[in-house]
Amino acid sequence: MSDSARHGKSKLRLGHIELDSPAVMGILNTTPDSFSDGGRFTAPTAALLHAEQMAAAGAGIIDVGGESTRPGAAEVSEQEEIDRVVPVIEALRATVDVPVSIDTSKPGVMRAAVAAGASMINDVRALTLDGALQAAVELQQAVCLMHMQGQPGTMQHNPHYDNVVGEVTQFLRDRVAQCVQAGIGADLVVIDPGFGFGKSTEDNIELLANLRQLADIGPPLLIGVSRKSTLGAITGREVDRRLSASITAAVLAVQRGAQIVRVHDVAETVDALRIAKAVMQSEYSE
Ligand code: 7PM
Repeated sequence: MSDSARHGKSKLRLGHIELDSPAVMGILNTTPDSFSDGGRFTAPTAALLHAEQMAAAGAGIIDVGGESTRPGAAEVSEQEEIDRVVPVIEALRATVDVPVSIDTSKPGVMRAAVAAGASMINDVRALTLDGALQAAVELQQAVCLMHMQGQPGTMQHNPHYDNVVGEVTQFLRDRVAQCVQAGIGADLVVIDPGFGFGKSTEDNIELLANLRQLADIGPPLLIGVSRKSTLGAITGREVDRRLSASITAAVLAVQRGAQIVRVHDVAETVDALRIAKAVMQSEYSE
């Protein structure tokens, strides 16, 4: 393994955005009432304040979601999703100096979000919906390709793998090749094993344990473990008591080559990753 792969480069460039590595992606929830006026005014709102706090706490990127990608979430129309996220992205771009990622699978939302200033597309369906790959090719922004087995509504019913690490690795390799072949710049692609997306607790732990194999595919690796149910299954903690477990999993992921971690608790994770990074940079090379 190369020195830079083992110790981690300290900068991560994705097209025109440059991030410290490891970087923390802060999760911003945009509920319909984030903008009480439907987005016509730009007065500070809960979402904007939250984003400002995450930026001040050291978030390298802010992930804006219209909630349609959440497992089990109700289907939201493309226009509804656009109406929800575009005002938030515009307000963020005007007030927060941190790149914005759009959590969507819908091509129309990708286009509207990038027009509003988003510089990354985070798609849990890895650009598989009709028109999504074409939209990403046209937009030429960073894209996160995530692995998922099944569909959000039913994926946790009976997930099965013969070899979870091998199958996720193969999927991501193939999908990166297809996306680059279609015209997405190779320097724009980020990959993600999709922790919790059609995976049992054992599958998720096996993926985390062997994350180095995914980091070795080549593109930068993003992972989202924050507050997820696997952490609850192991600790017995409810979702609002999983901070220690989330930080531990984030550190373990970074130690195994993850360059971006998607989290709710930005300040706490940034501190933890500063320690992880200092220790990793001080490790003797062979
Ligand atoms: C319920 C279950 C609500 C799961 C929300 C979630 C990821 C993501 C999500 C991830 C990337 C959450 C998830 N997870 N995007 N979007 N990677 N790239 O915990 O792991 O936020 S939604």
